[in-house]
Amino acid sequence: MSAPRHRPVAVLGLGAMGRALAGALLAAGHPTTVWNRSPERSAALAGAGADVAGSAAEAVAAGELVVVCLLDDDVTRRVLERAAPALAGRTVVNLTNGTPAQAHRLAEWVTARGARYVDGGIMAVPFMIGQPGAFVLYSGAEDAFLDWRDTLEAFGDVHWLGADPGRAAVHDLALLAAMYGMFGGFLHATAMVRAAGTPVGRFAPMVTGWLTAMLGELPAMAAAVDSGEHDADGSSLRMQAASFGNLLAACRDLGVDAGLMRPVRDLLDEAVARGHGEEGLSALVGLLHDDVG
Ligand code: FVH
Repeated sequence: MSAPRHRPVAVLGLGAMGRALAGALLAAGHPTTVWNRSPERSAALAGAGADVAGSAAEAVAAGELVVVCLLDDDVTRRVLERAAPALAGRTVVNLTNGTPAQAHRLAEWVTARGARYVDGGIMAVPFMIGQPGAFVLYSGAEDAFLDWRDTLEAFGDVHWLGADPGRAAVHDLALLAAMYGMFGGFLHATAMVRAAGTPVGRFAPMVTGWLTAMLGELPAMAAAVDSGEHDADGSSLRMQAASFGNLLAACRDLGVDAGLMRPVRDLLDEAVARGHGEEGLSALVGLLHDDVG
């Protein structure tokens, strides 16, 4: 039996992420053509066997699959417009961060040029690409996704979210919101202990242990949101609203800006005022999404 043919691919954009993606495609054995606005960024990839295109159109013409990883939607649109005549018959997988509305517009534009469009959200930082723990969300043209699924697995685990091209972006941005919430909390906590004179290195194991324990609560909280049964499980919103004032007062005494924390206090107070004091934290989702009376 002959080995499966490695189909030619192209990568547009060789920033930190684009270089990692191109490297993974080369490592998987694909003939890979790369293009970047600043050509010097392609040097290491050329050394690893990539063909370097002189224009985005030349790269698109060389690849049956075109992976796009540029700064933002505006740049992506301008680069693809310059390559438009070469797009017909290709599959475009756009891994640039963007909104659902941007994904819908680009899907329509790409499809109108005779190509298939899959949108993606990379849940990894560059050094994780191709390593355990990396995963990528995809949505859009399902036939194209299935056609290229094996190739896309070179980046990390794949999660298919359906035919709506905006679905990957919603989930990508939601996961980033969770990440920034965690890092925002960590940064605030770090400022507090530093202001109190504790070396942050000594605090790190404490915060890691505490957040790890709290992460274990998430599946139950998610189930509570789905069922609408917001059991306080010993930690009512009323109790949490009462103690949150201490957190803000301590920040004031320490000279720490509580700007990241005040919105949480406001949400707790609003929940209690609206009669949810005996429920648990999961009830706050209803206030954010405005479906709680
Ligand atoms: N790096 C990360 O941790 C995250 C992980 C999750 C996904 N994001 C998104 O991936 C997109 C690219 O991110 P990146 O890390 O590669 O970003 P940069 O290293 O800043 O590279 C940006 C590339 O975009 C090119 N570019 C910028 N402006 C233009 C332009 N006007 N015309 C053409 N190309 C442009 C830039 O080219 P150059 O500056 O090297 O010439 C890079 O190729 C992004 O959506 C993340 O949110 C990364």
